[in-house]
Amino acid sequence: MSGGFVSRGFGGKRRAPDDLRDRLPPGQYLEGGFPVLTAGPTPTVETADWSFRIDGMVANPTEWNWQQFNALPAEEIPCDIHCVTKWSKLDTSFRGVSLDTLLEAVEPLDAFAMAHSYGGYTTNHSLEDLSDGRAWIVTEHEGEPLPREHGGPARLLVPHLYFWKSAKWIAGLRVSDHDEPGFWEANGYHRRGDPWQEQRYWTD
Ligand SMILES: Nc1nc2c(c(=O)[nH]1)N[C@H]1C(S)=C(S)[C@@H](COP(=O)(O)O)O[C@H]1N2
Ligand SMILES: [Mo]
Repeated sequence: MSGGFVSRGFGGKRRAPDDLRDRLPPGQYLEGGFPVLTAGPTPTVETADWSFRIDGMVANPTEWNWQQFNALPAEEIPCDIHCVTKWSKLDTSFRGVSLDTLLEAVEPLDAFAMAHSYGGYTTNHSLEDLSDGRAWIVTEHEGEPLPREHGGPARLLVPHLYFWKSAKWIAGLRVSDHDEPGFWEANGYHRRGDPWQEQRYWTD
């Protein structure tokens, strides 16, 4: 990004440096691009083969194929994202379906969920962090289909937590009664990962 701390927000309004710094969690720097961070190979998931499933401790285990998923109400999600490797990207946007809509359909009976991806990546969440308009399954980024390297055809988006919590190539959520560590959490990352509390590692 040119211009250091000065960038154009939505509507082309120039932001003062202080305004931007207020939106940068402790220890983070501004990134103008969109870095790709993937542990292991990038899976190829065709939309014809894709489905998203919520099961485990729920009253109604449900699976949506691509066509069924795209018939659900979707919304535009303007947000800032924060990676634990210290870059933050401000004023980006995704489009997708709120987890509130999806969880309503399955009726969860417990408080935690493991997100599972095509390719085997996992990350743990409390259902509280996935509720109240704070988490989505997204299929578009800035008006374009979500690029494969960023998790296309669909990824989890939980922008209020560090970005490792936003599982790319999402396949499903398994609801359970306990909080088990996912891939990075088992390798030293924090179980929740709130960037404003700098919850980077399990000792934070
Ligand atoms: N399936 C899967 N999801 C993943 C990852 C991964 O390796 N595999 N990496 C995580 C990490 S550590 C980060 S920072 C973000 C990076 O997303 P991006 O590549 O779109 O920037 O995806 C997260 N989701
Ligand atoms: Mo990351």
